[in-house]
Amino acid sequence: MTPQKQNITITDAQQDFLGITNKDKLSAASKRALLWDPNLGNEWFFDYAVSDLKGDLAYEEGVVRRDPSAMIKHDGKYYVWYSKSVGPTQGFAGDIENDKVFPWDRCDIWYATSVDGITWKEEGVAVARGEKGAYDDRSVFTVEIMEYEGMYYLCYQTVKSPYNVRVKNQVGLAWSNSPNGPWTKSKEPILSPANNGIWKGTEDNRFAVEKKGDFDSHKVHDPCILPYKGKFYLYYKGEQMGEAITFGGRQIRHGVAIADNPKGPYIKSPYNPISNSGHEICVWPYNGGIASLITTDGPEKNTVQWAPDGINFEIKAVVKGAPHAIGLNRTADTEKEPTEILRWGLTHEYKTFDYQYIRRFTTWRITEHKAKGEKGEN
Ligand code: AAL
Repeated sequence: MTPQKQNITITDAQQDFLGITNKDKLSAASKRALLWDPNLGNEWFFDYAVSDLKGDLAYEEGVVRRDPSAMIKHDGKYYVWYSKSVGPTQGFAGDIENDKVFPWDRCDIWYATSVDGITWKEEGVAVARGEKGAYDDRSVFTVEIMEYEGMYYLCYQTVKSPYNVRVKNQVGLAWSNSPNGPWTKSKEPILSPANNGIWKGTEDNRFAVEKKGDFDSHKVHDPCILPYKGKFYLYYKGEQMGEAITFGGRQIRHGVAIADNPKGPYIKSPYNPISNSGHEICVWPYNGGIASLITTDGPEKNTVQWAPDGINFEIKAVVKGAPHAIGLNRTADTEKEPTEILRWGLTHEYKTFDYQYIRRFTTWRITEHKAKGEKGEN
């Protein structure tokens, strides 16, 4: 944000609050501070901690459980969906037809329920990989849930075999009239990568390109559908062919595709990308707009952003760090405070490169400022 205005007016109260030495000698930082929204409080900021879950979602050796969906509540129980696979990751060096190339390769989508959000019972498979030859025959993973007018929609990533380095990733959808299933899968993916990138040569190398193409020319990941303004906004992470390292991290961007109906067709917004930073999608409605937690990659990582129209996001807060791959608590009162939905939820962590497990996070706002032992210390 570069302030354009030369004649910045500054009140005595602003000067005092911002601690500015000389009203006529404003540094670039002071000029930016004067552009801060005067109503911006602490409620967009938070700190966090992570703890273990109990029951079937406690860490289990030899099993990958990762990328939890949001939680919804049904008949007094929380429900969560997630990617599940077994065994170690072999990588791309060997026989990719039979090996497991990533922890999220050879996954099916499983679900679990819990009364308190801490002790979970694994209920079984919700959506399995497709038959050989189907667009989702290799892995279905990184799922999100949307409940809308008595129907349940799971959207998730799909990969078709062989899972090589250049394989394109798509998004599938399944629906049911109960969170317990059975689920009907879409015959075709509901979202695919842009097809305007050109690989260079035939070696299986994702960095060798003639042309990179759009921000999502290689993979569409981390789909999350929100009902918004009478339409359905499918937020997703894009990976680009020939991905670079920029601003100290991976070149990861977010986009949105919009549909009139939950099942689509989803049309990508011409304003994409809508974030030049981030990783797993974490979005929720707030105050007529959409809030987004941006983690992991890019110059705006570790920020909370908000868009009044679901597309034009501005930074509201910078945070020390945040849980990754968040499964939001969709039962929260999102209007109570901007980050109320982040008070507790699910996340995943790496026990090792091979094995990830689902954990619980809590966040809290920093509202007080007290020295140790001082009355009212928190
Ligand atoms: C995650 C997500 C997607 C990727 C992989 C599994 O962090 O961005 O889900 O495909 O990593």
